[in-house]
Amino acid sequence: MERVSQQQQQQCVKRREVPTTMMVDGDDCNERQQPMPWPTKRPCTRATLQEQVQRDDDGEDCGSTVRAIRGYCRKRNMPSDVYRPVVQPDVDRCGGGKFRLTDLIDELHRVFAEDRVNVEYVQYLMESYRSDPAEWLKYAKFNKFRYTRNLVDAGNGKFNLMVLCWGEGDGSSIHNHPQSDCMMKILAGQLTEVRFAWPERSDVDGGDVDEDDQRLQPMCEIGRTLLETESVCHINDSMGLHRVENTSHTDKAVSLHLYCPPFEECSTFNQQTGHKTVAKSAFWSIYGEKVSKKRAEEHVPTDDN
Ligand code: CSS
Ligand code: FE2
Repeated sequence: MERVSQQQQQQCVKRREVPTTMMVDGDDCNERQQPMPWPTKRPCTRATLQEQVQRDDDGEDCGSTVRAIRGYCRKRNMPSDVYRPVVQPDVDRCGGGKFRLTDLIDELHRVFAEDRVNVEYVQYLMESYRSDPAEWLKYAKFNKFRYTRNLVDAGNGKFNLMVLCWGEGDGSSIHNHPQSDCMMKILAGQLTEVRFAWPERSDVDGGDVDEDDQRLQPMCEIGRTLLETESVCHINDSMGLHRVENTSHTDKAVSLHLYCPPFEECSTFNQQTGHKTVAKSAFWSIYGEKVSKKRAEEHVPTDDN
């Protein structure tokens, strides 16, 4: 493995800043780092949170999600009543109080209707969903040559929610998420996320050379995480680049990805040189229906260059 210089290490640390908000329109870099003004308080049409919680306290297994959200908000000094209870009062929550994939999608639509979205809350929602294959199997379409991207919900143009299916040994290129936040939850199996710092330009060529002609250096690995089923990870361009891989030779893996805002192409990077190439990202299936062969062939994000 390449030695990492002190300067590179400092650079690696510097790039790991975590913004706390994602911009729904996604193109204002300065705004990304600012604290979030909370969405204005909105009346709850079905029940006040207090009534809701009272009702929860009456039941044995009911309402744990509502209580958890309330606790989550209180701990962070956030107003707890801006968030509608995730579990609707009129569903049969005593049958398990389950937070289904459809509940997650509904809540994401509500949250992304605001101008600004709290990343931690979105991560919390992704963590709150317990993977139930019966709910996502219709989207889990595999290809024997590479991982597939299967659109679940287009989020009114604000976000994309998709199921990615990874065969044994499948992996992505090292890539970025242009102007976008990526939240990834493991639904089945395990995935390894390898994180990299943005490539450094070599000094040897001076400043007056085309980017393509510059000598670049091997990319600096800044983290490696084995993501177990149900775990969630978050990345955006200010946090670095990553490669995601299913290192298992015996098990497939399935993950749920949220991208805000959606993107159709990204850059992929050569690990040895840091050289980048633009790659289009296409869907293998949309809403459970496989897309035409012609469109699917445009899907080129996987092969490491
Ligand atoms: N960003 C990759 C998957 S790893 S997050 C993609 O969209 O294909
Ligand atoms: Fe990614």
